[in-house]
Amino acid sequence: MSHSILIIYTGGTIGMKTNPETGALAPFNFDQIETEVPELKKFGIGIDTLTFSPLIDSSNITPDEWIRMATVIKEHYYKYDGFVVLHGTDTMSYSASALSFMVQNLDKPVIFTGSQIPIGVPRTDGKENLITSVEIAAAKGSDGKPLVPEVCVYFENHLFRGNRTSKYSADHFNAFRSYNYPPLAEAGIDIKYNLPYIRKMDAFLPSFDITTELSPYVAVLKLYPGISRTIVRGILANPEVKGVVMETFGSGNAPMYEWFLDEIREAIKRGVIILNTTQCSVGTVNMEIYDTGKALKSIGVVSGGDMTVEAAITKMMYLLGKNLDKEQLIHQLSAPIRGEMTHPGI
Ligand code: ASN
Repeated sequence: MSHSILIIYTGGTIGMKTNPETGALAPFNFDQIETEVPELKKFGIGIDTLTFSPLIDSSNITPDEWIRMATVIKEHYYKYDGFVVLHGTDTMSYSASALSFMVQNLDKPVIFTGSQIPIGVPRTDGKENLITSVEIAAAKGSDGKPLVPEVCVYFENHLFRGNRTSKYSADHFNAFRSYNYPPLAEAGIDIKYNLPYIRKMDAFLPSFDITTELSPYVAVLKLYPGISRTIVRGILANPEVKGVVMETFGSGNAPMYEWFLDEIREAIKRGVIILNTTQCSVGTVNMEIYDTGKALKSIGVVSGGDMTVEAAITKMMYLLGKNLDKEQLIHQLSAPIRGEMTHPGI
């Protein structure tokens, strides 16, 4: 049976070239990518492309583009075996996380990839990233089912669960890390799939669908020694804010000054949801280890476990967009719903 893949080209360095007037990198169209990567034609896989207009540097990505990506996947879902999303690296982890929440009952691969050097430049990392992503998106097991029915990021020989990734290097080809979850596959001479860590599909999966309601009323409060009450209040008391991802220290700790806890208490009383994520890349929030964590838990701060900040922000946008009651919202925030955390948050 022949395979078919849809490449959704949103922009990013992979398809950029130097603008002769400004000397800066700007996007060019997909035909040129295909000319640069003739190997794609050798696969024997039917490849169609859909190009966003305008093409975007991923620093300009907004939830509107996530909605477009999800809608394109929905519109073409039954026509293709898998999807490759060409995307800038800067915010790729946010987009992959957002998409992982927005799609329900996914049983096909959605592989995000891009590059650090444009595809037309001799030392590009984009060719390998693109070619292997297409191969993974088309890969099926002996039962004929897709090997990786997940939203993933493929970059520099590693396939990761998308909502576990962060961009960690502005320079290296090896630009992404999944600190708290093993790679789903590693590409060497062969592509070795790490099957125990890949999501298993339910035998009777309801039909695929997407959610396009995302709340924009999410803020991030990053703690640091010396943060002032006015700064904390500026974020927590903003009447628009419905949810706050609070980046705490170590295993989910925050200062115990009375004014700080008062501000948090006040915000929670007004109905603001505060989700605790750690500033550490590796490890998890556990608000039961230190007094500085227990104090937060006792006033109603929700644990984000070992979620990345990218996953926490996009999960909060997704769940706040669903208008759940408070109990449901807190329950879903602190429990894994798309494999984005290892255990329910403590
Ligand atoms: N600025 C680019 C982007 O994120 C960076 C890249 O793709 N390497 O669109």
